[in-house]
Amino acid sequence: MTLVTDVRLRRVLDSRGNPTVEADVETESGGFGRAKAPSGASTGEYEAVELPVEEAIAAARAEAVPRLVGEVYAGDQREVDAALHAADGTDDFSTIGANSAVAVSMAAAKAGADVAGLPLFQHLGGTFRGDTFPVPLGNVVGGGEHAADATDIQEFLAAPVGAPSVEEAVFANAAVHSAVGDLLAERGVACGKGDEGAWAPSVDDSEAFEVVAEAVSRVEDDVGFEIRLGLDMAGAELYDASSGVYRYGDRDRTPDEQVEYVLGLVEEYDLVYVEDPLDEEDFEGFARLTERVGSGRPAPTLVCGDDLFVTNVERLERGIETGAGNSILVKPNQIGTLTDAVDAIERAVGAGYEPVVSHRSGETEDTTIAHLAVATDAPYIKTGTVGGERTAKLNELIRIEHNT
Ligand code: 2PG
Ligand code: MG
Repeated sequence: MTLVTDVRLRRVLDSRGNPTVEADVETESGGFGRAKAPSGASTGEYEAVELPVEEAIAAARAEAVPRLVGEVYAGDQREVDAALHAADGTDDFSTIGANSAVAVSMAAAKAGADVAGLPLFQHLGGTFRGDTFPVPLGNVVGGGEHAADATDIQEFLAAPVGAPSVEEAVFANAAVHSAVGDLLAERGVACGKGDEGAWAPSVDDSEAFEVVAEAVSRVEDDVGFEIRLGLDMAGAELYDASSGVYRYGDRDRTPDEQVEYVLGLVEEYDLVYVEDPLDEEDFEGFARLTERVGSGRPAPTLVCGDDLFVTNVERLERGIETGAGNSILVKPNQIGTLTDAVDAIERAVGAGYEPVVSHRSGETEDTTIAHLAVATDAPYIKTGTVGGERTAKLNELIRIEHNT
């Protein structure tokens, strides 16, 4: 292990054209790592704090860099991340910004891997991990906070669960995306794409289901393996706390009606995955839903908490106690460091929850999450379908698969 000798931070572009934080970490023996922070649009209330980029960079330079340079070893991720926490001094990274913290944390991990001469997934996961590959969840139609005037449900996801390899799975998702585009054109629905590259048609959710189901079945016939459907409902964005109802374009649903609605969708479309079906405060509703669709090993349907858990072990503990969900979405920038993200994954796996490593709607060409998913043997990764910042991760998964 070698000492960190330099940490540099700068402002770079993300996929939405917004500024984000990039960090470089250098070590005594010439190790180098570079990483960039992603950024959410449908962010959970309890996420670590993303500061305005200039502010986050200035604060990290003042508070964190002196605690890292000449003080910590790049290969010791826990030490690096503990130094970031100590520099910040809060429990939500509101001093240096979770955007600065996560960029430095991931850059240090890459520098550590560079020094060890290992691919990042192996540096993070060790010798006994990294022999199973995640199924990529591909966002093919989307709306909500990711596109104006599109579906109420935020993400319609293709899940090529029967694919014999990551490579086949990645291309199957791209084929579903393309088939959806064709089907929308056949219906005369002109549309653009949302923040994650999914089609953003101005149709209601039931028409989107029809189109996606048809596209999936066409591609299934073609590739000859099973492709299931999943959703990110982003329930917290649909929920109107002041009136206590979920607001859809055509109607409102009470929390009880929302549970029944989701149950109906799971049944009708044989959903393998439902993320954030309910509001981020509703542990009890999550528990009821999980009991009805997600019990058993392996769980027939993953009920995944994103805004519910925000990659936070304390919130996950609450979920484990109450039986809320059977899966956790893992986004390193929601919690600020790789150590915290891996701790959440380990606690989840220990409690029988499936971890799903995820991108954000605002992304960069950074590929850390591809390595994190492989390193932790996560069964799924959610990282889009098309678009350079999404294909950066997907192509990295293919490379990792080819080289192992
Ligand atoms: C989500 C993510 C990623 P955002 O809700 O799961 O798809 O979106 O980054 O906007 O929170
Ligand atoms: Mg989500």
